[in-house]
Amino acid sequence: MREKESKRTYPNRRRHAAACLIVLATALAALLGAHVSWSATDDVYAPLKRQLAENGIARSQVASAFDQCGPPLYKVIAATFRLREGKLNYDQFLEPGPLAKARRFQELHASTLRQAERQFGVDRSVIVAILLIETQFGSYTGKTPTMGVFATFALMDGKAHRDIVWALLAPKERKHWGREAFDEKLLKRSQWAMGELDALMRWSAAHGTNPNSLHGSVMGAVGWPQFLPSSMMKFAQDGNADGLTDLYTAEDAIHSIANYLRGHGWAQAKTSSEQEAVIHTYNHSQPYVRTVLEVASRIRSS
Ligand SMILES: [Ca+2]
Repeated sequence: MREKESKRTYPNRRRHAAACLIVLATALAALLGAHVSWSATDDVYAPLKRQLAENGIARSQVASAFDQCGPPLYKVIAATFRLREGKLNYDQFLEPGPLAKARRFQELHASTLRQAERQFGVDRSVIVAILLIETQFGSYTGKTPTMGVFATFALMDGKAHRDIVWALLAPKERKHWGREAFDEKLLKRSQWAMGELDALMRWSAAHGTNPNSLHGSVMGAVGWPQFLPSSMMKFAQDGNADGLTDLYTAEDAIHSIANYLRGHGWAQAKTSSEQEAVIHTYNHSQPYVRTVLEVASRIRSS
């Protein structure tokens, strides 16, 4: 295929050469941008550090967190423009294998689920369905450095950083988004990430953990329930009362999801459309919501 393309003749060689130059220039600009940002002498994170210190986070904590953060994850940010939530195959969770796994988990953790159900008033099968779909009970929690994700998204209020990500997109992705919509999305995400970075710092300070030790999804979600740091701050629970709130354990994940759903109005949600609205706060996708309720109903009746 490649060889065939190289033999293709171009009716307008000059235009082709000009296009090549533009592509080269863009790639070079991206490389230079990356070089400037990654240089050890240039503190790319300085604006974020300033903002977090202004928010009241201890300067020493901020400094040590960013010292270990590594260079910005531009490629990860570019990859998020390839996500197509609507195309995720949610039907896979309704296959016999995953449903059997969910039933086994429900049996194995029956007492924790019963306790969470009593304490938070949330149906145990809904909690199990969410854990199945989010990470298959901790099997796929993600390997992307959480601190790096939020730090890089937070930088995206700077055009030079957006230019680097833009240059990493494939031509058809650029065409699909358009520069204006791309900029708008990253500006919103920058603001959102700044809030999550703030929550991550506070969470780490409160729990005596290193923010750089957390790994998760490309959107910064962590643990079995795929919580964002802001949700961890509000809803994470020490379900097994061992003194640690660890979202990579079944007991803490179960209680945390139950607390999240209660916090978003599960107790008042009587009709199925009201329940759908609560689950929608967990993941803003209708196919996701429908699948959670379908899995829940199938493992409930078993
Ligand atoms: Ca615990």
